Amino acid sequence: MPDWTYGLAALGWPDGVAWPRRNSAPARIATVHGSIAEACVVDPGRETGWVRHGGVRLGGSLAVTPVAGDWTVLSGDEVVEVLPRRTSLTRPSPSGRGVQTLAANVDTVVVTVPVDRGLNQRMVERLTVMAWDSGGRPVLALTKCDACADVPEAISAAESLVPGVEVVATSSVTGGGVERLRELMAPGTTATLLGASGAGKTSLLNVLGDRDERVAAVARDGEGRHTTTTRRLHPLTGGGVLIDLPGIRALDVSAGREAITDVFSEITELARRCRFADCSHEHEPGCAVRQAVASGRIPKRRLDAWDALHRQLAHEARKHDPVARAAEKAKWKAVSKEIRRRERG
Ligand SMILES: Nc1nc2c(ncn2[C@@H]2O[C@H](COP(=O)(O)OP(=O)(O)OP(=O)(O)O)[C@@H](O)[C@H]2O)c(=O)[nH]1
Ligand SMILES: [Zn+2]
Repeated sequence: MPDWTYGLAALGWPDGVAWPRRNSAPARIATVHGSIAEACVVDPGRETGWVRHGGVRLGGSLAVTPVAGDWTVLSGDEVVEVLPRRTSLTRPSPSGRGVQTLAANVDTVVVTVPVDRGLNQRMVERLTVMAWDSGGRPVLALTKCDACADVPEAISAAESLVPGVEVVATSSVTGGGVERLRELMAPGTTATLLGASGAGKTSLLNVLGDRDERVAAVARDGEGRHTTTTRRLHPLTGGGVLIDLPGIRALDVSAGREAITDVFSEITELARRCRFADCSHEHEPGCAVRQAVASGRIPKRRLDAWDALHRQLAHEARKHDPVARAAEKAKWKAVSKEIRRRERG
């Protein structure tokens, strides 16, 4: 049986877990273009450093289209199976229907938010909700701390927005916080940087540096020249793997009920003391959350942010759930009927 162990480890496969397909080579997807993909292919030999970067074809009978981070099974240079995902980072599909998976099997989602021009609270909350929703663990990296007047203040503001999430103050100029991020990207870990365009992801990636270039060294074209490929999956010499994602806008975030509960844990906690179990914290009597806002214990914007995410959740549920959509339609039908009735006097 071929020895995949070294290559699997270099690509972030969990230690001590056997590759489930004895005789078929593993490949981890870096990026997909239609029916072909760039992948890190595990080799059983030392000649290629155990891993080679190359193009693979996507078989026609795949149940799911692989995305960056997916573990796949090869037959020759064809992907014949996509292994079940441990985690998936998703957002509402740009087409307006369903969700789009951005990356699979990410353990640590490093939410990157710059603090050089103040902290965008909404961005912090929304991206962290998205990170929790993936099934991975969020870490909040405040970027560009060298250009922030009051870093301790930024850290404590951030901590109050995402209770229970580690906040790391970073700068790609001074290298601050980079060591901690490296620790979080230890062997067997797959991480990604999730943030808006301009948040400083690429700069951070560059100082995290030590990408394992041995993987690229064997990517050659027919004449033996090195080919330049748009790489999205970076094996780090420290042992972890970093998936490079394009920038994301706050609006692109998909909300999950449990993830919102995690990010807004102080509201979740207080809601247990509301008189009604399904309190919307809008108008019900005996609402402990509104009381806390009135007394200044919770900032009003925090409840507004919670509310906005729940509205989005309901909106998405209606879009994807035919029953809810039908109910919504019926409601509007009744409304327009009522309007017509009034118009007729
Ligand atoms: N002062 C300071 N500026 C930074 C730091 N990191 C990045 N920048 C600047 O912020 C800008 C955006 O940085 P990028 O690393 O390109 O941001 P990005 O998130 O990769 O952006 P996209 O590629 O558009 O997704 C650049 O002008 C960087 O020079 C930092 O730590 N300190
Ligand atoms: Zn309430």
